[in-house]
Amino acid sequence: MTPRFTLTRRLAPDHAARSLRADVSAGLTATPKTLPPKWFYDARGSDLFEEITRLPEYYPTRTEREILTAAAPAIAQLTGARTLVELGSGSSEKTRLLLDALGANLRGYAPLDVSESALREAGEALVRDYPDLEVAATVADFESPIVLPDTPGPYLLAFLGSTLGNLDAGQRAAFLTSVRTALGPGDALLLGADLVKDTGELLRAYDDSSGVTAAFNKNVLHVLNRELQADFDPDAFDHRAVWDPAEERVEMRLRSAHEQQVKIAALDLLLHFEEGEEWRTEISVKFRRESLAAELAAAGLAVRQWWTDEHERFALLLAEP
Ligand code: AVJ
Repeated sequence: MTPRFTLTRRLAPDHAARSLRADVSAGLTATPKTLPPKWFYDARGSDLFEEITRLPEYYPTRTEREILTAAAPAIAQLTGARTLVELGSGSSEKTRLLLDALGANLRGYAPLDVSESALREAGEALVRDYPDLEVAATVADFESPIVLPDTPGPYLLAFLGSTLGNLDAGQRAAFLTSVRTALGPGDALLLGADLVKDTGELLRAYDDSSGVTAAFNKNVLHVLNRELQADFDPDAFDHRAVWDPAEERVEMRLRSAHEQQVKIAALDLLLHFEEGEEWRTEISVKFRRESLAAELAAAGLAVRQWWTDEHERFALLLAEP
């Protein structure tokens, strides 16, 4: 009997450590300082993000779930997918909505995530609950080339949660091209995208009244202190959420409360921060239907269906090669 849960590591065991060093060396010596958002997500950061998704101000997760609940039968009918591939699956929380809708047709589920523990937990629960499903998990980041599993097509490749918004325009073009390259005729992309809306509503989602997002943002300081023997004082930085109207994106930043030096011992690096200097820790791009369709088209993907909620806060779309 072939095992129904397999896990493949496409990243070397020291990949995370090396890429953190590279990102910090490049990003924190640049002007302005930046760091990619993937470093938020250690165990505590992942818990804080889960907490964010339940905040009253953070509408994206519950809105996407509401759209997906209504659209799942149509997605199953339009795609006839036999294998669901999910990029950045995390806890695979929304996955069951899709698995249930795809039903008897479904043969394989292929989650891909940087977190091996999240993949194991979610994968083992799924093989228990779906006795005919083969789960082939891959530890990788969604910037590495997309490899489809051995289970039969058509493939439905899901990239939910508006994680696409963490990428700038160049990174999105590269990512969408790699999606297009992986998909064949009859396959489809299911994409979740947060939409441009009232600035106040957007900023409240990234600067909530209970301070969870602030703790999430500052968690990266704890990650750097632990992983690179740095001496960041989390009380010496303030959380900021800023709307950039030209780029149509929310930026999360950490603002140095006063002039200070920070030592990053593992890199033999001494950083200098001016009073009020802001360091960008995340971009969260918000989309419009026309321009997102144009970005997809530039990568060779045509929008087949577009769903949204009644307030048009968030969109779910199906695109095809
Ligand atoms: C997981 C990238 C979609 O940008 O809304 C939540 C992460 N950052 N609050 C987002 C996040 C601050 C989230 N994504």
